[in-house]
Amino acid sequence: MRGSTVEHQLENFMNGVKRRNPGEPEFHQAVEEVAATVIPYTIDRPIYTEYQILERMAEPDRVVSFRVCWEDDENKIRTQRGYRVQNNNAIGPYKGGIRFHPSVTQSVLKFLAFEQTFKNSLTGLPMGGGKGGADFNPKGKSDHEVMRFCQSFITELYRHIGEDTDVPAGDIGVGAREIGYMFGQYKRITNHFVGVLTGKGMEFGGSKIRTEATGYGTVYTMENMLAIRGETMEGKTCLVSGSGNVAHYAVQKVNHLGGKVVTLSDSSGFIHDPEGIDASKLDYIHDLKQVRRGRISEYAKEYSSATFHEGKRPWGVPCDIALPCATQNEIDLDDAKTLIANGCTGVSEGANMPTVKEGVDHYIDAKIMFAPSKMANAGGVAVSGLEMSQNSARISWSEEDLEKLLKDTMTGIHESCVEYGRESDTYVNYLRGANVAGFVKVADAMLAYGVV
Ligand code: NDP
Ligand code: 2IT
Repeated sequence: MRGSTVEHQLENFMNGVKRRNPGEPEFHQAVEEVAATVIPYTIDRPIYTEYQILERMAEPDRVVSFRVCWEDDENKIRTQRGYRVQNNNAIGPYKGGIRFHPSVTQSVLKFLAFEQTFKNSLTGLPMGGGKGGADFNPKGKSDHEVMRFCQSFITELYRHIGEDTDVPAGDIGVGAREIGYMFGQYKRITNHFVGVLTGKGMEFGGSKIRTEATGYGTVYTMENMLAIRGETMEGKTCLVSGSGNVAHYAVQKVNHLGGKVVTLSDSSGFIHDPEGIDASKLDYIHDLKQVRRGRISEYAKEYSSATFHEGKRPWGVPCDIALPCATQNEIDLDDAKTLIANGCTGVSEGANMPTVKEGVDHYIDAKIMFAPSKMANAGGVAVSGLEMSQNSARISWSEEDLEKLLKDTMTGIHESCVEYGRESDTYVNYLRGANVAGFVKVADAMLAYGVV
């Protein structure tokens, strides 16, 4: 009886979401994943349903979309579309990254802003959820082209953001270089030196550990899940996808903890190095991807122990642990089945929503350790929140203090997810734990405000 009521409510709810947001499959996917675990919780707490809390959370406060014109190096005028999705500011200013990638659409940014609302709530810091970006492809562009694009993007976005309103940061295609250009243009337009962006350079208000935080946090999450089973990362073989910011520091932390990473990828394919990607190989990757902005295939030319697999993803390589750190929906149902069939017992999602819904269901049915992205990759935005605090107070904390704060935050998130997700002595459903724990804080703030 209760089960059929839950199913009925979920179906009604999702029909409404799909009707109001046509052609936005990523947004539907993210909302459904949350609703499927939150509705069974709210059904016994009718105040949330009466006040339509989940419906209101799935309707962004606002979506700003704007034209971004810029001139390329041949003096040709180019036009891109920029966005900022301000999903929910019940518990703090909107906070979330900016993505520059040709695949950016309103649907992608709405899913990311929705997810960010729950993730930021889990950190325990006062941050609402937002996300922005543009369908701009930084690959193959000169530094000056990227600069002109960033300046044009901020020339519109600046009026919608502010240190107490909405604080963007990096994401795919937006790193230290782009944040520098955007912060410079914001400061130039407004004549205000404030913490309006995070992930800034250390010379102008950046925080120590922010660069490392997402990748490190993803591995700390895996470590926390393993600890419940009396295990550690020592000796574990790991697959990592992507080769950008998150992937890089996930590999570094696995190495610190005595594990071995045997894959990395980019949008052209993956490399398999059975000998492991050690610190010196990681330095090579940094130079390849961040300085030369090259392709991962070059790794296999540099190291004879490695092979390159064009157009393929790494999930067929046998492993103990998978750390997807590239992009959404990079693990389909067949990949999830292959991972588990080959012995994988843990997945910690560094990327946002890297596993399709059927794949997530498969992890949970198989009862492997599964940390969904809003739990696993929250370390990045948590240290962004600490960067905001340092900027407001005009101080700068030490690396040791920030490392400890990051570790403690990831442990706190793990504990909250266990509280709401424990199913038995031996199994925690972290998906339910993360969704419900993230929901409760935002929902209770919304109840306090009444109908707004
Ligand atoms: P980067 O731009 O530094 O790196 C992205 C990596 O993913 C690159 O290797 C890129 O390959 C690959 N990639 C991007 N799009 C695709 C695609 N469509 N198919 C295959 N590979 C792809 O981004 P980040 O490392 O910052 O972000 C990675 C993931 O982590 C994203 O999901 C992001 O939302 C998430 N995340 C990031 C945080 C952060 O602090 N930066 C915080 C929390 C989550 P290529 O070079 O070929 O484009
Ligand atoms: O998805 C994410 O959490 C991020 N891209 C980081 C956001 C932030 O504000 O640091």
